[in-house]
Amino acid sequence: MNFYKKILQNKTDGIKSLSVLIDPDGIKENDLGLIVDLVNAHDVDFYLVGGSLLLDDKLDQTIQFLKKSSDKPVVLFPGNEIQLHQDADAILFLSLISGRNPEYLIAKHVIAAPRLRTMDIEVVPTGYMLIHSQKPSSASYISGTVPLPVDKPEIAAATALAGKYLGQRLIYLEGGSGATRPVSTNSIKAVRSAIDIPMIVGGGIKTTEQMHSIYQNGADIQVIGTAVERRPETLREFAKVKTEINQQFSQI
Ligand code: 1GP
Repeated sequence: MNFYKKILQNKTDGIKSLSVLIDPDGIKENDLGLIVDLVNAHDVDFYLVGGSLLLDDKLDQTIQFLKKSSDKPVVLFPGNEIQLHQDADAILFLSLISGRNPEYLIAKHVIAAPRLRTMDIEVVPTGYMLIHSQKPSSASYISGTVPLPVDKPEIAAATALAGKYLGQRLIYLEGGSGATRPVSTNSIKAVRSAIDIPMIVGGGIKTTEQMHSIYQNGADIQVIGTAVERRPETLREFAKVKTEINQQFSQI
């Protein structure tokens, strides 16, 4: 089954998913091996690979390592049009719908599209929404866009709905990598009630309590990067939350 079909199937069946974000720049080689072992041994669904700005040219090396060491899908989460790789299984083709910068709404996509066509990877149209956190995020700075206000869930809901009407297959609510705290409950709930397509939430998730709350408020998929990068072994606890939530659901 392809990547998006699986996500859709999970959503229909009420099954929650978990992804680990691998930023090729942010991860030490030994830690990457450890994280992959943990992902292989626990209930993690797929890898996201990418970053707002990759300085070390380690995308190829990272993807090769993941493909060699793990059966879990490797999905590109590109910060720009050069973060493409033909060995990935899929790409989140991100349109930054919270922003008003045409470069990140369509222009980089025009440059990437012909190259993507030559690669045998699944393209998943994704509405990407930055939500204001306490500090400015790299994604907001690099994209030159203003994130959505944290206390205006109705704007987040309208943006997600517009994304859905424009044909996006996923909506990604992003608090920013390393955010002080995750996207607010109000924004998650408002977006959940506005759209029926799968919703990803990421940015600043550090505790199992936060994970519980984010799933319960309607996220289908959570993405954790920094917390796992800093302490890989926390992945065990995060994966356990997802397993428990799915078990509770299957018993209802
Ligand atoms: C960033 O949503 C991801 O794009 C993950 O964020 O690094 O804060 O977990 P963290």
